[in-house]
This record gives sequence, C-alpha cells and structure tokens, in this order.
Amino acid sequence: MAATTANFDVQGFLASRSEAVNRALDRFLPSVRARPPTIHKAMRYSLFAGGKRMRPALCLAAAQACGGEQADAMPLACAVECIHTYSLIHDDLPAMDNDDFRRGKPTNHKVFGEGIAVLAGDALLTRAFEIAVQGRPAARYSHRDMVLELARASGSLELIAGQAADLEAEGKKISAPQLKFIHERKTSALLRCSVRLGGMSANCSAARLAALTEFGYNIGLAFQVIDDILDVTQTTKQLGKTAGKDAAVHKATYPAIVGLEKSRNIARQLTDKAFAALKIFKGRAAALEALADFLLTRDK
Ligand code: GRG
Repeated sequence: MAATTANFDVQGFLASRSEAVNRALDRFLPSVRARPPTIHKAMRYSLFAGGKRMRPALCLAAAQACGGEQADAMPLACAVECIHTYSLIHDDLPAMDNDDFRRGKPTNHKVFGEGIAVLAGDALLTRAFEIAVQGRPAARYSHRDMVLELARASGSLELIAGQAADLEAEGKKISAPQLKFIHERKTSALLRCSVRLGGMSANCSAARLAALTEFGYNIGLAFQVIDDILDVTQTTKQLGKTAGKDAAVHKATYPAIVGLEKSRNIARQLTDKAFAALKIFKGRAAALEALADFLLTRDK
C-alpha cells in the first residue's frame, strides 16, 4: 500500500464519483422516449446495470492530480464508460463470449435480442465521441487530440486488437508474452486512455501525461491479472458475471499459465510500478494511488 493510501476514503471517493458520473450519463444519453425507444432502453439498460465505474473514477482522479476541475473531465469520463459498456455488450454476444450475466443482470442480448444488442453497442460507441466533445478543450489539448485519444484506444490496434487476438487464441496454448499482448490491448488500453484523458482535461504537462500513461499501463495490466484470479476464486453471484468461465473454455490466463500465487505477485509488482510513476505528483495523486490499491485488493 502506498504511504498516502491508508487515510484515503476510496469507497467514499468511488461512491461520490459514481453518483456524479451516473447523473452526467443520464444527461448525455438520449431519453428512452426518443424514437425508437427500444434502442435507447437497451443502451441505458447496460449502462445503468451497475458497473464499478472504475474508468470514469480514474479519469476524474487523474484530472484532480493535475489540478483540474471535475466538470472539465466529466464528458471524457462518461465517454470512456460508454465505450467500455459497448465492449461488454459485444463481448457477451453469442458470436463472442456468449455470456448470460453481466453486472449482476441478464446480458443485453438476453433481454433485447442479438440485433438490438449489436446496435446498442454501436450506439454507445458513437455516442461516446459526441459526449467527448461536450467539454472545454484545454490550452495544450484540442478536441481533436481528445477524440484521437479515444479512437486510438478503442480501435483495431488497441481494444479491438486485444479482443481479436483473444478470440483467435481460444482453445490454443499461448505464451506469457502473447497473453501480455492481449492484456495490453483488451484491458490496459482503455484504462490508460481514461487517466490520460483526465490529465488532458486538466491541461497537464507532457511529463505528467507520460507519468499518467505509465501509471495507466501498469494498473491496466494488474487489473486483468486480478480479473483472471477472481474468475478462479469467486462465485458468479459475487462477480455478477459467470465465474469459472476461463478454465471451462481453456482460456489462457495468468493463473492458468503461472498459478495463483505467482499471478498475485505479478499484480502486486505491476501496482508498485504504477505507484512509482506517480512520484511526479508529489502527494497530489492520493485518489489515483487509492484506486490502484483498490483494484489490486478488490473482490469483484
Ligand atoms: C467487443 C471490442 C470488444 C471488446 C471487448 C471488454 C472486453 C473487450 C471484453 C470483456 C471481457 C474482459 C475480461 C475484458 C477485459 C476488461 C475487463 C476486465 C472488463 C470488465 O471491467 P470491469 O470489471 O467491469 O471494470 P464493470 O462492469 O465493473 O464496469
């Protein structure tokens, strides 16, 4: 645990930021009365199904570390959450992971059918870009920079690359470096993008942006290692999504390749690297440190 983390109320931070993010998302999303209502109901169903809101919280915490205003970071925080939720809806489809539960509820396609679930994901992805440009640009970072950041993180060299490589690895034996390639893209890219956007909204210096990039990269990798550990150690009820799935489909994961104990050590080491990257903030990054610690010790 980092020195400043012990006194930080991370649960309180997450609760207050989630509330603010949910209010903003509600404003940014079309009403369920907008025609045709089904698509807007489906978008809102998954978005408000109760995720942890880690990416927006990280975005807002990064803005805070850089001395920024929450209001300037909020559209970017919401945009990232929309992209994340789209990726979950599509990942759960029968053509991909074929899952029945997500965020403790039946998956989007189970409720609305596959066609609408595909469209709800598409609509959340495109809405994200509209939302991202609702805020103020910063002196060093234009809306173009922010949109590029989001597009790159979610495109075919990052998030989609990770998902495609993951799909292709199914049922195959893959090496630890191949697994790291998948994790860097499938999970780390969007987490890294979240903190970078928070920093950009606060007009951070190039050195601080580099520090946030290093921090986001490492917590992103740690996040996925922990996710894989939880898939083995927790129940479906606890996770709100199907547990034990990785082993059932012989998915390559860190616990499968190096075992649970070594996986825990890897997550710890990655989190330590993330902490080290925050030195430049000289104690102003308490929320980021606490969130990294929370991610490491989370149980769902
Ligand atoms: C379909 C383009 C496309 C990408 C899918 C998100 C994803 C990529 C796959 C889902 C499976 C998975 C293990 C992804 C890695 C990222 C991850 C751990 C997502 C779950 O994030 P949480 O735990 O979810 O933050 P909540 O529901 O709390 O927001």
